[in-house]
Amino acid sequence: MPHTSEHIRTENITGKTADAKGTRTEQIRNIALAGHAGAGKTLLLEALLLAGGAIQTAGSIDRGNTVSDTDSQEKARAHSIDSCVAHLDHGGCHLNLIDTAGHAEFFGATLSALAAVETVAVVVNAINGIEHGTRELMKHARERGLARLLVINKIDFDGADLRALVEALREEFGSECLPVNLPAGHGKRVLDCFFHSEGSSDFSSLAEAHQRILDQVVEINEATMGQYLESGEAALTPRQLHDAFEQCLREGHLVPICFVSARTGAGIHELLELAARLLPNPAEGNPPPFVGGDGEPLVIDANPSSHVIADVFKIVNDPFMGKLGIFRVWQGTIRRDSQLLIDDGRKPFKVNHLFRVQGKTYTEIDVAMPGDIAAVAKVEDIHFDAVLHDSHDEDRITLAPPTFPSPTYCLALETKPKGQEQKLAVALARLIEEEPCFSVEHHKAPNATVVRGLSELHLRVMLERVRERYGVEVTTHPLDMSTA
Ligand SMILES: Nc1nc2c(ncn2[C@@H]2O[C@H](COP(=O)(O)OP(=O)(O)OP(=O)(O)O)[C@@H](O)[C@H]2O)c(=O)[nH]1
Ligand SMILES: [Mg+2]
Repeated sequence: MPHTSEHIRTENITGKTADAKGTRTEQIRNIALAGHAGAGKTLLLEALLLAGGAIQTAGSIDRGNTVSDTDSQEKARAHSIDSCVAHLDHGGCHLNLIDTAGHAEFFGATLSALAAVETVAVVVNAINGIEHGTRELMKHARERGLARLLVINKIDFDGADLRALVEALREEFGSECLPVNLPAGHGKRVLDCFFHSEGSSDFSSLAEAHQRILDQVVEINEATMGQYLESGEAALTPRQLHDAFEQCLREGHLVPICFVSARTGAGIHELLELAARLLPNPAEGNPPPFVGGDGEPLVIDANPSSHVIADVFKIVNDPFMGKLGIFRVWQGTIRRDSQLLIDDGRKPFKVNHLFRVQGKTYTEIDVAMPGDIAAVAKVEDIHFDAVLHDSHDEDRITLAPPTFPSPTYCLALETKPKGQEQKLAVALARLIEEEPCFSVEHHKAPNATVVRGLSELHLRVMLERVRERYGVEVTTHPLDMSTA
């Protein structure tokens, strides 16, 4: 059962609780695109936004004009560094998508995004197969109890052995990994095999693949299984299929595999259909790990008329917008003009402006419903991991953060020219707000500012930002780790 009451469902269905656009909680899908570097997540986001009509032309990694990779270093390195929130509408649903970085040095932002979604789409490179990032993200998503989807990308490549890759995925991640669609016409098309059973694909018949995934799904629920055995597949309603599918994802009984080419657009429509029809909505999925003031797990409820509970999973210091806190609403409704508290802070702040986020574009909205992702600007006390709420009853609740890797790599810094220490301190403080795996400390003997991160590359990127964004040049010295 979803962790919500019938009460919400009914209220939502009456339409009383929709946002200005009419989107109700059960129409929202929150999906993180994650996986190894270079698997094609950023280009996949472009293809999805294009197919959903959210952009008119797809950007490319080479031209550096994607919605997601907007930072100068992301463009120069042709890799994502920060996570990027975007959205589109498809099939009566509102999809919030979060593109994440695949390089392990940037996992701070990547793992933070997992706290905001029900589903993680782990993107796998059809040519390279299973890589370190594939395993890491499958593990983190499972540990957090999230629905997982394996998206095999780059099926347009001639040399891709997709049949072997499916077998390798099943071997590595379990026999619950099953194709929900299949490539056809040498990767030029993708055919759904969950709702359809006729036709042939590049490997396996649709009938065979259909039978396998349907058997896996219906067996999760005795009533559905009974009905299926007695009256056949045609007797199952779309609602029953959705609920059984969702339960399978929640319980780890199914990891659907789907196929796409972010380059040619093959499989993109099928992926959007899958999201709209079968993936969990915010009132479904496993409950997020909130802890109440008494230290006990707190079950939140995606009810629009409950007290507000939202969690800030991303901070952006934007040169034009100022400091932005991007959050996921878990329960209650946030409106422009709402008064919100931050953690156990006494003084509320007023939501003067509420934004929907499309990469670097922020559009004003009036309402953010339970399950939705939105942003507030210019709230100085807001921070990563902050719980926003509107009643002192929720003063001490927290959402367990993802398990971040420890920042163990250190460098000592000096400003060039000397005397810009204050400017450096401000710049570092801003960057630390955005990046949970980056920290700074001051050593007394010898007197030094020391930064810590996940690798040398990670720190180089951060220090380049110090130079580019805040105009402070630094020289660095490796640090004797025994004294660090
Ligand atoms: N042929 C082909 N190339 C693709 C496809 N998807 C992505 N690419 C290319 O693969 C490279 C990596 O794509 P990205 O989208 O940047 O990969 P990413 O997963 O976002 O990588 P990180 O941001 O480093 O994690 C780029 O050169 C893309 O143009 C695809 O479906 N087919
Ligand atoms: Mg990327």
